[in-house]
Amino acid sequence: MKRALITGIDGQDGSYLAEFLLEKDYEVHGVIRRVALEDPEHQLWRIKHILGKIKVHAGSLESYPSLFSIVEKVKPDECYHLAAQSFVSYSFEDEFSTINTNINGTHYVLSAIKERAPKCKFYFAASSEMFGHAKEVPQNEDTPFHPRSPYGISKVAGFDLTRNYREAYGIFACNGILFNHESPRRGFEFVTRKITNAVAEIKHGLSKELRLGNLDAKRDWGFAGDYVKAMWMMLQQDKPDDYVIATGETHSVGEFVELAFGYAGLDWKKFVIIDKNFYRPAEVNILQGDYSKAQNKFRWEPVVKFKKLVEMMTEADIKRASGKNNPSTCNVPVK
Ligand code: G4F
Repeated sequence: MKRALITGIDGQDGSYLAEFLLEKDYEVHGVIRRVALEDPEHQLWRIKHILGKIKVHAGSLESYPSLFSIVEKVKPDECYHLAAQSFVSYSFEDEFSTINTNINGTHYVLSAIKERAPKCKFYFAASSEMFGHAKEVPQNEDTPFHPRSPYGISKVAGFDLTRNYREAYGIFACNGILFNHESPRRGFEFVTRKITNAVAEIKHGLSKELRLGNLDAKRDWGFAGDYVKAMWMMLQQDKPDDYVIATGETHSVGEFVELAFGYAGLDWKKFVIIDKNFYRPAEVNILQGDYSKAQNKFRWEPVVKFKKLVEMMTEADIKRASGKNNPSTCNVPVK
C-alpha cells in the first residue's frame, strides 16, 4: 500500500485529493494546524466524512521541526504540498506573513524530504498567478513569470525551490502550474464562491446585494476535482517535470456573475454593486492556460468546463442555503 502525505488536506484541493487517493487504496496522511484540529466542526468540514479513513498530524508551515518529524514518522512515497496562504488579496494586506509562510513552508517540506525520505515523490502547488502580467496568451510552461502580488512572488520562489531540489539533489519533484480551480468546497473569499453564495442568499431573501471589484478580470476556471487527478498523474510519470493544468478557456468575472445569477433566474444588474475596496493594487488581467504538455504526456483532460462549473456551484449553494443536506458543503454556515 502506497503512503501519501498531504499538506493542506483540509482545504478544497486537499479534500478532493484525499478522496481520490483513498479510492486508489493509498494510506492517506494529512498535515493540519493544531488550531483546526481543535475545532473540527468548523475547520474540517471538507474532510469530516473521511476523518475515520485518514491519519492526521498536527503541524505548521511555520515550524520546521513539526514538518520534519511528520515526514520522518510517515516516510511517505508521495508528498503533495498544497498548504499555503492562498488568498491573493490578503497577500497585499500582509505581504510579510504570506511570503514568509509560503516560501519557508515549501523549503521546510522539501528539506525534510531530502533528509528523511529522499525517494518520496514531491508535488508543489505552483500557480498561474506566477504569470501575472503575462507576456503571452495562452500561457504554457515556457511563458516567463511576472508575478503581480506577494502571493505570486511566493509561488515563483516555491517553483524555483522545487526545481532546484530536483536538479541539485535528485528529488522526484514536480511543479503543477494550476490555473484557477473551483468547486462547491471553495472558500468564501474567492470570487466564484463569493458570487454563488450571494446568488443563493439573494434567492432565499437572506441578502440584497453583492459587492464586487473588477468584473473585467479574466480567468481560466476549472473544476478542482479534475485538477487533483492531474497532480497524481504527474507523480506517476517516469521523470519529474513541470506542467500547466487548465481548461484552455478564459472568461471574465462579469461572465461568471451573469451566468450564476441567470441560473437562479435573477437579473444581476439589480444586485451587483461595484466597490473599489475590492480592487487590487496590481491586477492580473488575463489568464488562459495551454495544457497541451499534460494532455500529450499523460492524457489529462478537464471534464468540467465553465458553464457546468458555474451551474454546479450555484446549485450547491442554493441547496445549502435552503437547508437541504448537501454532502459536498456539509455544515458550512451561511455567512
Ligand atoms: O477568486 P480570486 O480571489 O482568485 P485569484 O486572485 O485569481 O487567485 C486564485 O487563483 C490562483 C491561480 O491563478 C491561485 F493561485 C490562488 O491561490 C487563488 O486560488 O480572484 C479572481 C479575480 C481577480 O482578478 C479579482 O480582482 O476576481 C477579481 N475580483 C473581482 N471582485 C474579486 C472580487 N476577487 C475576490 N476575491 N473578491 C471580489 O470581490
